[in-house]
Amino acid sequence: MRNQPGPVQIVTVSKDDHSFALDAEALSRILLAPEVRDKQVVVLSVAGAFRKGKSFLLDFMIRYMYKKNDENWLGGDDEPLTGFSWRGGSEPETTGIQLWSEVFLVTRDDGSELAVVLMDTQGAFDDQSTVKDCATIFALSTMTSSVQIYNLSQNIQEDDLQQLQLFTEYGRLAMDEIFLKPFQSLMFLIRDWSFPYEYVYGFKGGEEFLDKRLQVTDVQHEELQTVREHIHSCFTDISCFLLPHPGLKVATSPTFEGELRDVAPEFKNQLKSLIPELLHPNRLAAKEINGNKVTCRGLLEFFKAYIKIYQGEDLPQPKTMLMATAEANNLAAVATAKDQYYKNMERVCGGDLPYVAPESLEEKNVFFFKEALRTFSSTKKMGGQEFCDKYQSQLEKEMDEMWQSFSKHNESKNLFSAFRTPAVLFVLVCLLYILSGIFLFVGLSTFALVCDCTLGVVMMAMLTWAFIRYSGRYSGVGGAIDQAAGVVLEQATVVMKSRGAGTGDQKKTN
Ligand SMILES: Nc1nc2c(ncn2[C@@H]2O[C@H](COP(=O)(O)OP(=O)(O)OP(=O)(O)O)[C@@H](O)[C@H]2O)c(=O)[nH]1
Ligand SMILES: [Mg+2]
Repeated sequence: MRNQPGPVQIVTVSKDDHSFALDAEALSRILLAPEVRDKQVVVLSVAGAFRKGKSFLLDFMIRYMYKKNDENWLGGDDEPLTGFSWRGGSEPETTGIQLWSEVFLVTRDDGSELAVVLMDTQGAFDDQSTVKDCATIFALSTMTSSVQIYNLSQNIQEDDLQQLQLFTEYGRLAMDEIFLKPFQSLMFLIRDWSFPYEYVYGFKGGEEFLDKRLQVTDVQHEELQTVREHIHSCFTDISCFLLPHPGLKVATSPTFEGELRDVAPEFKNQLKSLIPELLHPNRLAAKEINGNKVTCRGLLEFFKAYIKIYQGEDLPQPKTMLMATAEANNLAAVATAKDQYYKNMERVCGGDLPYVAPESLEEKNVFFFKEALRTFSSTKKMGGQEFCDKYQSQLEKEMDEMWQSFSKHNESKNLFSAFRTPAVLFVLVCLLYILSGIFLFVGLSTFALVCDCTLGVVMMAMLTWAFIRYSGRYSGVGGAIDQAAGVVLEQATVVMKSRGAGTGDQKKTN
């Protein structure tokens, strides 16, 4: 039975030493599910200060993803809101980073399929986290997502924009190398918007408001001017949505559980406009790195690479972040090429498929090996040629290992090889028996005795071999017998071949 979908903690923050840990296994379970792992991924993440309704909003998105064909997807009046854990009160709720366990598949008008991952993050600026903790969560969210929802309360303040500075600096460096915008979509979501008479609720008012806020003026500090200038050059798409206050019950009632009857009608109306638009398949931006669309499988590599650089004492420099991106970019290409090779070989000789002649399998291996290398080299990669060569060697090594195991597996299916040892020993026994008889007949009893003794040894070996195969113990001895039988067979083949060649030569000279 399939597990109920729910939130999965993938990044944890230790309360004692403020270190970050990635639960790669939990993340793999989500991202490597067979139906999604090769699909282009959209990661929608909500980040921002603590206690501002991030999880609450995500839970409505989850509702929409499950019931998008239903006009009443927002839910019933008495229905409690479930999903990512949210609650009232002043203490922080979400910790680290969580993903919704189910990856949603959506189809665009052009027929392409996207895998949508929903991400909830720990709120920033609570009293238990250090500045570095908050910055790290925000950074992980920005670096791994393709739709970053920056959840703000009431207004866009200057310090909100400063939070983005690390990324704009990273973006500038990345652009020097790849000449492409490093991030996809950034949406400022302003909660409790109180000035609809200046800028109306929704995307339209948001856009006008954002234009005003991101305007560069001479009176601003130089730093703020730079951030503003760079935000535009780092994100492909920037938008803003002004969301009204949800009503006093939502904000202050301790017994409120998310029932819609207690939510202000204007808030519900705006949710109905925000969420379907935000999650419309044509509008969702797939995660892209260096112009390559990232798959769920690739995303796993990005998480692994990024968590490493945020584990140190200090926040990483933009240059380190770029190196990690280049590494993950290469590792994702390795993973794709390796998977291609594996799948192709599986189709030829995997699992229960019958034994394949070694020469033909070797040929297939060479072909698929080259194909996989071609896939790797045709993927646009960052970090320069030398850097990529390192990953190409890694790919070659890993495919070689796979080839060894495919080849062994294929060999084990060869019935003859399973019976080779007893067959050789049996033929030996027969030969020795006949020889001993002949020697006895012509009166060479000493030779006959030697034959009989050898025959005894071979029979013992045969019985021992049978016992080992049956019991599965003393595999070392079994291996030695197999090896000895192999040598005998090899020698016999060599002798036969040279005989054959000898008679052939004789015939020729005749
Ligand atoms: N004022 C206001 N409150 C909201 C809004 N949306 C939700 N809330 C309330 O805010 C409180 C916190 O909601 P959460 O979703 O847990 O907030 P969060 O941002 O995820 O909090 P952390 O996980 O601690 O960072 C709850 O009592 C919600 O009812 C909103 O738009 N405005
Ligand atoms: Mg939360």
